[in-house]
Amino acid sequence: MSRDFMRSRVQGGPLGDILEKVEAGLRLSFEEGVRLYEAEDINAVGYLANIARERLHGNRTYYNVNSHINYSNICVLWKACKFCAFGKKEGQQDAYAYSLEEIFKMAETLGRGRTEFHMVGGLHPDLPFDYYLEMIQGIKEIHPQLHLKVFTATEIRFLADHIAKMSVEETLDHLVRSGLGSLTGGGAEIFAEPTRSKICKGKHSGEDWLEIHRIAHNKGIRSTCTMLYGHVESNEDRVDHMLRLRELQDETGGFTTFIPLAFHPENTQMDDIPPTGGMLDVRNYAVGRLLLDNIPHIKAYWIMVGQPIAQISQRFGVDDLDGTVVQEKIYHMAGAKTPHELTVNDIRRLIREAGREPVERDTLYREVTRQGDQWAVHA
Ligand code: V47
Repeated sequence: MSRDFMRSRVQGGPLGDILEKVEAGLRLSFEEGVRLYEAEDINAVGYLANIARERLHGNRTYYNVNSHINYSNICVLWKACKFCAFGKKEGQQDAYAYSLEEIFKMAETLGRGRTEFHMVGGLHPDLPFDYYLEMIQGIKEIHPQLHLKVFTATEIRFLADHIAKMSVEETLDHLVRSGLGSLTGGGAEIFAEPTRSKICKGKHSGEDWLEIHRIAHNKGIRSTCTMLYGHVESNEDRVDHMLRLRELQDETGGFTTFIPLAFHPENTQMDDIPPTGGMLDVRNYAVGRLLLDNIPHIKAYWIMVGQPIAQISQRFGVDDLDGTVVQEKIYHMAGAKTPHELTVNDIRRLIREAGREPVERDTLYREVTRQGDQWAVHA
């Protein structure tokens, strides 16, 4: 279908007024966001998102060479977060917490040639604050060039209140001095009540999640942001979530990327809900691209949606595929059948086959050039 044909189809259809706004670079409203979710013509929604995507990034799709380390799955919220198959009670079968020695050994091999470690864990009731400070510091000593994207806002709130017993500001200052590079986007789930309480009653509020990112951004710490979809949330909840992210981004400019996270029900307390389908996955990317006009990147986490959707998503607003990701645990414990790792060649092929140009980036989206394991960034 040619672009001209598609344009005239969208122009003459129920999203014609939104097309005018997107072409003019105007901000979309709550009501328009809900209409994009309700629109029957998914190709029209994709067409609109592609305009915004190509205006920002042309034909480029970014990827990074990273690895995940989940230091522990022991979590005081193991029962409260009904969507999670990863969190375990202390002493329960499969519960684990790596020692610092184990982490350093892992880091030694996994870090070679990579630009980023993405590290999150459960809310462990007993590990002391020094464990986290030494973990970050020790990894930086082994791989000084590596960017450490560590902790969700939920972990920061827990560390501050229960482990370090300091303000969020002081907790972040200590972590940054040890080598923290940025925060991950996890823990956001869905902000709107009563939906949030239905899936994670007892977890900190959406307002608190936003407040922690506000504090981090004001200190110059960048972060990503996420939204968990495909459970019991409504279209209105999704749009509300995105607009609250947009509002904070207007204030701080600290988010690099929005990552919609598809709910995986297996082994969770919500296993009666079917897994998300491709239509909902691509729609979330597209609406995210269209509503979040101030967040530069939209990421498809291929681990979660699989390689076919990761490819097609590049025509629905996505400009970033999460990296080579070694050692993923959160989604595989919830039934993901995707591989644990892709090679750089696999990722570049996924991007090329979608008609896009692959560009390696670091965590802050600076272009990377490399020769084998040696790499450098260009500001
Ligand atoms: O907050 C947990 C989600 C998040 C399940 O920052 C689940 O670049 C689906 O935030 N089905 C943690 N989702 C992972 C995360 C993330 C992932 C990739 C990139 C980035 C980034 C961040 O995973 C949790 C929760 O929303 N989650 N269990 C599940 N069963």
